[in-house]
Amino acid sequence: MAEVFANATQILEPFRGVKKVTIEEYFTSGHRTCQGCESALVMKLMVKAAGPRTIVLGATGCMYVANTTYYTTPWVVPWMHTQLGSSGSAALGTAAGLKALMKKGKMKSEPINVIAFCGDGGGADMGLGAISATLTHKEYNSLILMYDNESYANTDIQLSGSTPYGANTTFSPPGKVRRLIHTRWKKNTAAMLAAGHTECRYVGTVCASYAVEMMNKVRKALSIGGPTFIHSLDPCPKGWDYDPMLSHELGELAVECGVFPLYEVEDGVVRHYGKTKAIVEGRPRKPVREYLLKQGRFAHFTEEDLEYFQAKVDEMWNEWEIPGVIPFKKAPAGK
Ligand SMILES: Cc1ncc(C[n+]2csc(CCOP(=O)(O)OP(=O)(O)O)c2C)c(N)n1
Ligand code: SF4
Repeated sequence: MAEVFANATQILEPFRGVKKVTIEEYFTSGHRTCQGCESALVMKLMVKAAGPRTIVLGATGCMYVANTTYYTTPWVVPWMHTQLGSSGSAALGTAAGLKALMKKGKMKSEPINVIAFCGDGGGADMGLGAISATLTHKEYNSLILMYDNESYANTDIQLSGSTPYGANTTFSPPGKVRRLIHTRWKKNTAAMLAAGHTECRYVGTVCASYAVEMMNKVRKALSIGGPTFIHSLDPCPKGWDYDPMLSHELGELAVECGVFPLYEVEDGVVRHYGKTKAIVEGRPRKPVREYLLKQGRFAHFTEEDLEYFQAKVDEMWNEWEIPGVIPFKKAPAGK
């Protein structure tokens, strides 16, 4: 019987600045995503960070459909499609399968990165149970990356559990009788997964507007050992309704307004990073209106709506146990 590594992973040192980033591409030309699609950039950066000894598994969604038109694909590494809610099962099954093949001596024993991606529909909604199960199997190394374009974009922008309050989607068009159809607040997916899986060694949030930081979080997740989860916020010109040239700016604004905090939970320790860290340390947040009013999906917002949105974001920063991460408050003494 061949000897198998326990939880050994590849050694993936962080890139020390943009000039140190490798030039090889493993997600290249041949895809048909919209102009300015940040999720396509996330795929490119994710697999660039992972390197060639990587298997990528993709749940149904834009990043499957637009990237695998008949006889074309941008994927240079081995890639497999899995069902909309199955990123967790695919990650776990592949990691376990590789380990078994190596144990039986049917494959050379070496650490191979296993990454499964899903959209927010496939991750925050449908596939949440399978992702949760995977995060409890600490003997298998894998990364699940949820690219969050805040809708079921592939099937024409339906509401997901990750769609922000009040947004115009094909399921929530503003009307004369009811101006706001969607009045639920967005799920806190990464924090929920981190808080509920105490043995999962790494959960992080990223934004491709900060490309090197994003790739380094992917490298950390892949090299720490065990199942890991990353949540990326991806501006989507089609669903969010803005000029494609604004994608990066919107990603930055989401962070600078405090709407999408950047943090990582490593072995139970929370660290804010990047511009979010500066906010935690006292830098003022930009008003959310700067972010919202650049997007057509919020064009129907009144001053009252903007104030409500701002108040909810303020609450997350001023009152939550960990700003932007854990929505608990300490009970008052004696109660
Ligand atoms: C079980 C199931 N229900 C519905 C569909 C149809 N469908 C294909 S892609 C998609 C949207 C996926 O949304 P998301 O996971 O957010 O990814 P995105 O399209 O935004 O990239 C849906 C509903 C499906 N493929 N499988
Ligand atoms: S709809 Fe959005 S996520 Fe889908 S390909 Fe277009 S920009 Fe990308």
